[in-house]
Amino acid sequence: MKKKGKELTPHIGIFGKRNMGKSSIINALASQQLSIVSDKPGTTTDPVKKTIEIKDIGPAIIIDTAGIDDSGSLGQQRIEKTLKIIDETDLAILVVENCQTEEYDEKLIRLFEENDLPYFIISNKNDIHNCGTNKAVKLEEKYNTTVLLFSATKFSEEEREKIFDTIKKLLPESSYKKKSLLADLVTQSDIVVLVTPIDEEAPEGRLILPQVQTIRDILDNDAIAVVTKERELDITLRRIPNPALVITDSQVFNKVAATVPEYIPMTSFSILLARHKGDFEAYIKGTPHISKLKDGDKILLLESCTHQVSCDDIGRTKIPRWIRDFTGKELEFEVVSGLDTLPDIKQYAMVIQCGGCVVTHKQLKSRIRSAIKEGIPVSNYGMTIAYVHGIFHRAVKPFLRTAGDRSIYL
Ligand SMILES: Nc1nc2c(ncn2[C@@H]2O[C@H](COP(=O)(O)OP(=O)(O)O)[C@@H](O)[C@H]2O)c(=O)[nH]1
Ligand code: SF4
Ligand SMILES: [Mg+2]
Repeated sequence: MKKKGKELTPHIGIFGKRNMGKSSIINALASQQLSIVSDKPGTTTDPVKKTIEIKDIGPAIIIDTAGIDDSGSLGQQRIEKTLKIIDETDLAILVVENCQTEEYDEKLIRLFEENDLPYFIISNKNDIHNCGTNKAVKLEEKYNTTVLLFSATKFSEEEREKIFDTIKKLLPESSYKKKSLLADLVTQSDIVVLVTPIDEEAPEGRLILPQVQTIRDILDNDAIAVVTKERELDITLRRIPNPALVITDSQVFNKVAATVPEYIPMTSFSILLARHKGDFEAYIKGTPHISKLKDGDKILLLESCTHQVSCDDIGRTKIPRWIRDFTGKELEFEVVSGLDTLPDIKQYAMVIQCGGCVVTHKQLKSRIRSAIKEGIPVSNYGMTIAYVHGIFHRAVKPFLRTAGDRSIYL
C-alpha cells in the first residue's frame, strides 16, 4: 500500500543545565559534529535546530535548548522562553549528571508535566560519574519515566540505539504520522461531493489549500471526489443522488444545506480542518457557549500569524459582528496575533482560535491549553462561523457518528 500523503516532522527538545552534555548528545545521535561543543559554559546561546534521521520514523528536528539556563535558575523570562520551546516540542529529553536532579531540573519536569509533554531522562557523563543501576531505577521511580545511563564521549552503538528506542517508544504518533482527514468517514469507491464557490474572493486560476488537501485525501482513501460550484449542486445531486458525504465552503453552507437532503451527511471544509488541527473535542464542547455569552463578556481571538491579511477582517470584523448579531449582547473582543505570551486568560469568557494554517498541530493545541485548564470554553473560527450561521449541529453530526454520542454538548 502506498504512503498516504507527506509525513510530519517530529520535534525533540533537549533540556538541562549548562555543561551537562546536551550538545554532545545531539552530536552522538547525529553521528557528526553539528552543534558546537565546548567546556566553557553557555557557548550556545539560542535554541539550535538540527535534523537527525530516526529509523522507522524519518527525519526529526532536535532542538538544543542551550541558553535558557544561563544563570542556572529558572526565572520568569526563562520559563517563558522554555515554554515557547515546549509548545513546539513533541518529546523532551532532560540531561542530568550522576542520576541527580536539582531544583532547576525539577522545575523543568513540572513544566513538562503541566504541558502534557512526554519526556525521559539521560544521566550523561556516565564514564566519569557512573551512578549505577540502583540510583537510575530510583530516579525512574521518582518521576515515573525512563532513565538512561549514557556517555556522549564514550558510548557503544547499543547504548546509542537505546536512546533511539526510547524516543520511538515515547514520541506521540500524531507527531510523525499524518492523520487522514476523512479515513473514518469514507471508504473505497464512496463518492464525496465538494462544493466550492467560485466568486470574486476565490483566487485566480486555482483552488484554495483546504479544498486541494481534501481532494487529495479523498483520493488517498480510494474514494471519488466530485467538485462542483453551488449553482450546479442541484444537477450534481440529481445525477449522483447518494453521495457518502457533502463538504461545502462555510460561506454557502445554508444554501447548500437547503439543497442536500437531511439523510446525506454534510459538513464544511473548515470543520473538517478543525478536526485535523487543534483540539476538536474542546471546540465541540466550547462552541455552543456562544449562546450563553452575557453583556460585558470579553472574548479573546487568537491568530497564529501576524502578517497574513487573509484572516484580517474575519477576526477583527466579521466574527465580532456575527457573534454580536447572533447573541444580541454587548461584547468586547480582543485579538492576539502571533505566538507571543497570552494576556491573563482568566479575564475572558471565551477563546476563539484561528485555523492555524501556519503552525503545527502541537503549537495550536498548546496555544489554547491554558484556557482549557481554566475551564474557559474554546472554539475556532470555522466552528464559530458554523454556529452563528445556525449550521453547527448539522456540520458536526458526521463526526459524532464516528466518535460516539456527544449529543450532550449540542
Ligand atoms: N567525560 C565526559 N565529558 C562529556 C560528556 N558529554 C559531554 N562532555 C563534556 O562536557 C562539556 C560540555 O558539553 P556540552 O555538550 O557542550 O554541554 P551542554 O552545555 O549541555 O551542551 C564538554 O567539554 C564535553 O566534551 C561525557 O559523556 N563524558
Ligand atoms: S488561519 Fe492561517 S492565515 Fe489566518 S490567522 Fe490563522 S495562521 Fe494566519
Ligand atoms: Mg550546548
